[in-house]
Amino acid sequence: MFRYNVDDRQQAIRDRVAAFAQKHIIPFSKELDHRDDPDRFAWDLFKALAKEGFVAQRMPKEYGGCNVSSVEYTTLIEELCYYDAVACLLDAVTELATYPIYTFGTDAQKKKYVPKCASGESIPAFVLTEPGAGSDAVNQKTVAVPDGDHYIINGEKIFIMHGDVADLFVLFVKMADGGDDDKASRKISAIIVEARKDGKLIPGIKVATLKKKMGMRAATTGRIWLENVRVPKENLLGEVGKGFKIAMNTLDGARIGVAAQGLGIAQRALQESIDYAKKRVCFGAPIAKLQAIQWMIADMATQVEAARMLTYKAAQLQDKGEKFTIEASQAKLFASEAAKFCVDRAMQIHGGYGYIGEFSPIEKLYRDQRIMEIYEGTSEIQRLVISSSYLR
Ligand code: COS
Repeated sequence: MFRYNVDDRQQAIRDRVAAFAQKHIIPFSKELDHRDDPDRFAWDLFKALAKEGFVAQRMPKEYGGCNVSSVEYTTLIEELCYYDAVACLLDAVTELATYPIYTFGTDAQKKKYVPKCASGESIPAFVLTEPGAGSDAVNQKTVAVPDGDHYIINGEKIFIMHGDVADLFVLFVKMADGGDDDKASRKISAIIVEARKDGKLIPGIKVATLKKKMGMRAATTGRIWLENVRVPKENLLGEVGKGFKIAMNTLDGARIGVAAQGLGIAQRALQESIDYAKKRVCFGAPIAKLQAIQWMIADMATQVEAARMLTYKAAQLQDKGEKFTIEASQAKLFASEAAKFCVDRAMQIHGGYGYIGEFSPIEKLYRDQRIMEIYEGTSEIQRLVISSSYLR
């Protein structure tokens, strides 16, 4: 089905992803969804994404990246998630975990870490959320205490995308000597942690894969414990006390990515519904002839297009170097809820053939969609960010 492009280069990406999906996504989707513990992470898919150059897309050319625009990258995520939302693992590695390094890192840090992230040799994770610090991200309890040339870090993190398999963490901590400023957010710092050496976790770090995840199961989510972990001070990312701003700035861009994920799912639900409505015969004719179905298709298509406009508007602002915090929140809020609307209508149109996973992808879309209203800032946090700007 035709997708509106705001930039001619988007179509080439859509065509490239379609070819990639035939080979690396469609044949494995069911197996990835039902893969048993332990080894659930989609290693083969990740390696294929890296080999194709998709992991490197947004990263700077001088560090092995392709430096494509946000509009092009957003298209990549939209299309990958049209075929399978498990492809969100790419987004978590690039715009969530590598972005803060190539944006706020020193030249030495960028040179050391970004090329490995671009090639797929390294899997970085964005390690912010804690058992008591989700929406209230300022409430960090993980503490870094300076000790000579090192920091000693203690704490616990949860709901970390790839936290169980990552070898590199962009870790957010409360700095023990956070200065005289009383504001809690100004006590938070970001530190790069080389969590694994030769594949083995460094002393003091323990990880676990979180079980019984509702959707996107092969893009694993981890829990992390840090006990007296020693990290060299040269691994501080940005300045002491600037970690919260780094996290918020990173989430601005990453939220466009979640909007693109929702858009991909919404588009897929629409396409599946159109195909099904044309072939499913009921009362002597395809159900596409029934006005009840036509109206659902019209509402879904309108949601998809509105989500697309908001998503690419935010990406265009990012490309222009303008502030896009509000637009990213609006895109994420609307596209994730549009995905829910479309998947729900698709389920209604498919009936039993939607509810039972062996007949259609609708049951999987239903499970995959739900996290988009939760991660990288819940819908309620997006409404808070949007309204606080309008009411200021
Ligand atoms: N970009 C850069 N800086 C930002 C920013 C942004 N988008 N948003 C806020 N900041 C800065 C503010 O300017 C402020 O700086 P100063 O201390 O210099 O004044 C600082 O960050 C604190 O801002 P604020 O006081 O508004 O922070 P709050 O504690 O009120 O928190 C919310 C704001 C709730 C919006 C934030 O905690 C949030 O986004 N929570 C959700 C976190 C999330 O998405 N978690 C998902 C898991 S991560 S995958």
